[in-house]
Amino acid sequence: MRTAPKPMMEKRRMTDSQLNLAESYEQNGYVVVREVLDADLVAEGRDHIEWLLQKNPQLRPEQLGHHLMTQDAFWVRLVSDERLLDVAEQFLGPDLGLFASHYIAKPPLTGKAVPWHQDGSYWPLDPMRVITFWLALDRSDEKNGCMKVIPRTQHKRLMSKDEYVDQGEESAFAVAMDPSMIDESEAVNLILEPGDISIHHPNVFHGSHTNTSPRWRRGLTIRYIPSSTRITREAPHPAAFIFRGQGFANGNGWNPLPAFNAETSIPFADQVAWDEKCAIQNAKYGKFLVQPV
Ligand SMILES: O=C(O)CCC(=O)C(=O)O
Repeated sequence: MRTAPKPMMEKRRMTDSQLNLAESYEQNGYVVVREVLDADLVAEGRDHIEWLLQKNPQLRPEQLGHHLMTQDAFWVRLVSDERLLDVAEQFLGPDLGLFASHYIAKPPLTGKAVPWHQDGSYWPLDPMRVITFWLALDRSDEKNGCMKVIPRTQHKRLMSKDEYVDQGEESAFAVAMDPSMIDESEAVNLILEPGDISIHHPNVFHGSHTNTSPRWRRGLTIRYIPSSTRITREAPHPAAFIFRGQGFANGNGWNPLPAFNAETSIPFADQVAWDEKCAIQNAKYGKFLVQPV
């Protein structure tokens, strides 16, 4: 049995509004932050999903996972946007990396449900210091299958994946919590507009229903870790990137930031600035990268 991870707040030097964010997260296990990214970048995110689906016709739109991202300049540019990292730093401190990212895009009328689960049950992290940002690329509400959380369940024990049960065809995940464990009357709908994010704890109970509406529900999950957290499976992990602060020689083998390449990324607005950033960051973290530079 694993115990709940310690609170992850860095409370030093916080402004009042940052403190509210941190306190709300600590109390409830989740928090919503409005208008983090601008409409143009969010529109590029939606185009990215379309491009990924054309390149990977064997995948459903709920299945665009981090195994696709290692060389994808736009994807890495999006998840390392400084506005997102500024928020992540308030929760995890200054040494920031990425462990995973996954588009969960639910098509109109046929989008699958995400069964109730605790994220940490699936993850090879030591210690379990990690937070998830869920970035809305469309309006996300009850009709198109928005995410739901059960507040304060971050204090519950982290279940092992072995305790999970098989889920049906309508489900985006093969195994998850037994639905009889959940009292849906306690669930809160996370209603988001494009560019908003919700943030949740790895122990909090959450999931979402099918999309029964004529609208898409596209979202991007982004899992940030402090760079001291070890990823204990799949070395090098396809979505291990370091973005800020100190590197650690803890065996993670971070991937270099990928410069733009038309074979492996959609074109995007700030490609030139991105390529410059890649060169600077890859030189800075050289000795910690998968192929040290
Ligand atoms: O996209 C969803 O509906 C659920 C997302 C989720 O389960 C997660 O971010 O861990």
